[in-house]
Amino acid sequence: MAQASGRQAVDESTLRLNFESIMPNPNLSTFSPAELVPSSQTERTRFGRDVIAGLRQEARRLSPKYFYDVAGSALFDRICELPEYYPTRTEIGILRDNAKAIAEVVGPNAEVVEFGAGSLTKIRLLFDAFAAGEAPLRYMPVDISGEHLHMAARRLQAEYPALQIQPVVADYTMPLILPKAAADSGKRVGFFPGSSLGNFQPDEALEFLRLAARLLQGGGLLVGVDLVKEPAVLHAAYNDDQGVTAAFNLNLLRRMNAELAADFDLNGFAHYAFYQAARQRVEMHLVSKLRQTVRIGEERFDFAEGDSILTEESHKFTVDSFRALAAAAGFSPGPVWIDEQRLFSVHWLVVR
Ligand code: AVI
Repeated sequence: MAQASGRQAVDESTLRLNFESIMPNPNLSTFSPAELVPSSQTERTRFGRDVIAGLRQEARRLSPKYFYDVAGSALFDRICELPEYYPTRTEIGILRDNAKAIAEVVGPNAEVVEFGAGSLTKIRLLFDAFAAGEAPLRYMPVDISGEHLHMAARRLQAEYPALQIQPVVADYTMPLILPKAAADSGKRVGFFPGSSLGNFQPDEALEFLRLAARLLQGGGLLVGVDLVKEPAVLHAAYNDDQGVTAAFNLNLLRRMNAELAADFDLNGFAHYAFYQAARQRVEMHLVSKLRQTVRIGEERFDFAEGDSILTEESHKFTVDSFRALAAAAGFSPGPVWIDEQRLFSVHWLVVR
């Protein structure tokens, strides 16, 4: 996502937050997430700063990470259920069909770190695949949305009482500090499903994988990656008939109006998504339908008819191109599991 320049400079407040967030939390039910959630004012300031910087660029762009406010997350959940949006159900099928083989490479008593954990649904498929006595010992879901994460962690804890769950409220694209592995634990294993890696720009994807490799020393990473395919299939996935993806894209304007005192006219912009074959990526844009001026606080932005804001890149990979990227980041690519239609892939990468 479009925050590469900030990634190297470790944000002190984030680090402090990460450290507090990983403190052992044996009793999730009496735990108050409010202590760990960054103040919404801080988030808003960062959001505002990024938006202004993105809209000042010659080629205007916004980071896709800002799609996911409460309304945006609900719209994304609806996208995952759409007939045209194949990635979610295909990845779930791959995880289900290959759960035993995946459990084997992960090994017994693992410590699992999930990046951008969200609702913690896919991880259940993994946990259920282990033989008695071999299930992961500790689970550290990392997500920026603290309240949502803690609620999901509580639900998971009720289903898996023996599992030690330590939610980490943090931006997983920044360097993380995790607690030392317990003496009796197996490998430290990362889990990064959903092809979220595809939403990074290529240099950011490499940087994220490098950070992950450092964090997962002696272990590995299980990562879901969307595959290059027929453009018509990709086009349909990002231009659904019900207009849910369009609403998801336009919600970013509504969010800026609500949080940044902006005055975007939602009817003045159109959702536009297309597959750019040469770059193997889907691009989502918001295109101005007319000449207009938008105010964000004190700032003014002029749009000519047809001017666009790039809101998301969703990169697609071949098995080989992804394995080459992983190798460049310090992993030895291991087995890869793919559905019959070759829509989606799940890779096991071993830290070198
Ligand atoms: C979260 N991410 C992997 C989705 C994707 O397909 O790139 C986000 C999305 N954008 C539009 N539809 C779904």
